[in-house]
Amino acid sequence: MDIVKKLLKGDKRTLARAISEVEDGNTSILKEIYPHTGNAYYIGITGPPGAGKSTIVDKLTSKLLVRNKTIGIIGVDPTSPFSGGALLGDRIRMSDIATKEGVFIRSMASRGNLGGLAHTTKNVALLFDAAGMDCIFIETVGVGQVELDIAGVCDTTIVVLVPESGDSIQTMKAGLLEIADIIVVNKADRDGADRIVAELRFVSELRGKTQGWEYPVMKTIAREDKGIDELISLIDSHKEYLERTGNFEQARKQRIKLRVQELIEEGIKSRIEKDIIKPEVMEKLVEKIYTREKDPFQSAEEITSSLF
Ligand SMILES: Nc1nc2c(ncn2[C@@H]2O[C@H](COP(=O)(O)OP(=O)(O)OP(=O)(O)O)[C@@H](O)[C@H]2O)c(=O)[nH]1
Ligand SMILES: [Mg+2]
Repeated sequence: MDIVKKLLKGDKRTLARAISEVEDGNTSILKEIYPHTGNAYYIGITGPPGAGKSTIVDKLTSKLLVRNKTIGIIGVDPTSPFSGGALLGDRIRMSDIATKEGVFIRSMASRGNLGGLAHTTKNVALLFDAAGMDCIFIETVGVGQVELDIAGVCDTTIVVLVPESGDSIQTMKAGLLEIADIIVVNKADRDGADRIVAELRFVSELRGKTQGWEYPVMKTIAREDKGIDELISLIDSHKEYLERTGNFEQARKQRIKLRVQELIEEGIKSRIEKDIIKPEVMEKLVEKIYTREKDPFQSAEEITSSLF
């Protein structure tokens, strides 16, 4: 049986193989599987290091397994040079769920991701989707450009903070609040949880007046499995909200548009580098610009207009 058929059946070894290929830049399989994607629900989990993101994913997964859901988990770590399954325990510290039938976990890092980490993550998520995962969690340590890019492909983004995050809400976490659909203050067993929850709710109410969805702010003690059921209900509510308002379809279409644009830009860029401006031609041009025989503005304009 060929790789695509096996993948669509959810064969884990085939999935692992397909992921490696995609990470190595061989993306041809994506075209074949694409018609079979779009069924998974994408959930982003982001927040500062050590906030309890993996613990939350772990607990959510256990509960979703009881509901007979299949779960894909991608841990993205832009700061780590390692990738692949080898350092699984690295940032996704999971309990025994990794060994469960309906669960597939993959760590992603900067190494070997020629097309960029966010890009590869999106492609790997498509493979999960095609393999029939009902739900795909993407955990990122945020917030940087990679996290923002990845949040862009998620249907629901959960931002995990801790009581200590309170001091820096105004500045450092501003980017995180922008992308949040649900805010979780984890480690609520520690002091200061109520204060930060109150502050975040205040910000949410302000934002809710201009946008349709007022992101809920809730407390969890993930390590003790407290608040996880409520979090699942909130994810369900957000999903219902998206569907009821037509935002689900609209957001996914917007995502497709961005993706196509991104791919076109990449394609053009690599064509330019490879075929259109040969290195020797570029070298000569640079020489002429250096000696002020030509200027960069006119030169670029001439090349661009010769293309179209
Ligand atoms: N006190 C307390 N500790 C917790 C809670 N939830 C998780 N932890 C602990 O916090 C530590 C970090 O948890 P992780 O789930 O690995 O956090 P993370 O956000 O995934 O960490 P990185 O992926 O490294 O950024 C672990 O030692 C957890 O046991 C909680 O509710 N209360
Ligand atoms: Mg983690």
